[in-house]
Amino acid sequence: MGMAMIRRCLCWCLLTLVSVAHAGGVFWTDRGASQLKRMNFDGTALQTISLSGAVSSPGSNIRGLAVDVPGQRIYWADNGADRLLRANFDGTSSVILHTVTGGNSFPADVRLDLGNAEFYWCDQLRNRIQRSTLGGTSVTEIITTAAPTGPYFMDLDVAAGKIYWGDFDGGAIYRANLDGSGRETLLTGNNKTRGVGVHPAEGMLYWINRDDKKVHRCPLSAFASGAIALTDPAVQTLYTGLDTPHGLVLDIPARKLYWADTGGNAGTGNGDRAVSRGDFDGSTPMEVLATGTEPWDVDLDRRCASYAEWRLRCFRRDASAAQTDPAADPDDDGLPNAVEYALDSPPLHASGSVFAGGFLTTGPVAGAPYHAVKFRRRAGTSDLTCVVQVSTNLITWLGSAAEPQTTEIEVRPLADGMEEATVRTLNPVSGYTSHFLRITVAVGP
Ligand SMILES: [Ca+2]
Ligand SMILES: [Ca+2]
Ligand SMILES: [Ca+2]
Repeated sequence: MGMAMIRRCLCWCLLTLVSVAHAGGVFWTDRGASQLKRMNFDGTALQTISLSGAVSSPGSNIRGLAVDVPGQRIYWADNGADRLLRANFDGTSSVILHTVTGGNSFPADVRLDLGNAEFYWCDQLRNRIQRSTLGGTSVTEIITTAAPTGPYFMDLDVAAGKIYWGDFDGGAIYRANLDGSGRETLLTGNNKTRGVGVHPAEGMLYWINRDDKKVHRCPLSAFASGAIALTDPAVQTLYTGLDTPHGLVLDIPARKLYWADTGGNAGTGNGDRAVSRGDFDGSTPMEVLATGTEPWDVDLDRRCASYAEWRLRCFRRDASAAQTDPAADPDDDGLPNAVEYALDSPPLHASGSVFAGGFLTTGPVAGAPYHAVKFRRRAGTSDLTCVVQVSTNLITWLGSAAEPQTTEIEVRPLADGMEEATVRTLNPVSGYTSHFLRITVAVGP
């Protein structure tokens, strides 16, 4: 049997949809109400998180917020008492991580580097970016004299070792290494820079330009030769006519942007005093998801426990049933929505190769080859079943949940409720002239 004859393919089948289980959603700070909020991806089921533990109120002047999905925790900044805090998703076990002493402090945006177990925040008045452990110890200054009027919002690209941030009352966006070295000015000319968000894989920077009332993006390649101006042709404008947009977060697999608008210019723009979302390319109108008193920052728990929840995350609220049906393929990339759900690929954007690949491995019979495949799949759902089937002729396929033909040899957790599974055949593939694997995706009870 030659390697060339080993093939994998992907197919799916659909069972009846009944489940509407929820796992993830949108977290945001309502500064005006001094409340931490949580809601579904489409803005429904809005609730105020009730805190217990070290504090029963998040603070009198709350700002940036970040969520740790594996740890099930929310981190946030309170400019009232000048401190950084965290609590469980359900509000229990709140902890004061760090209190800035000496006054004249303005802790603003926060970010997490979970891989290195580090917590970042920027302090606008003290004009610095700092980090600590996730427990608030070992506080370190990363960037000093961060911006002419202080740093306000930021984002991390941990894989590339970069931090991005903007100037509170100025128009610049900066980048540096995570240790503060290699500082660059990327862009100038915003009215007031607010939320920034980087998409590492596509090399794109998204940001909010407060009193120009816009959301922009620009390829990172445009900054390769030094700072560019907002008027540079590489800068794209995705949304205009907003009110007073502030915090920004990207949902990269769903290709959506979420932002908080404080309503400081209330009545003069769209989405004032609300959390809204739009598309990476600005191709459809913004959706106002929920209103508050003064929404300041937003973050996402991207997990989905059911197809119904994933549909709320990836499609517009007014999307047609024909478009959102599990069998539909609205982006015409050959992957039905059910498979896009299983793989966490975007259902409205043609997906590239979705396989991590197949290979020959070892098994119980010494010296014999076993056919294996490694792939990403959604975990923790109530309605998704992935079964790897085997065939020697592409006609007869064997393998079901009840009568498996393969076994999982490794499952590795990934971000956003996904996992990487490695599966091999139960029996060696010696003696076959050809051998095929396929992954079936079933959505249903
Ligand atoms: Ca303060
Ligand atoms: Ca598709
Ligand atoms: Ca797709």
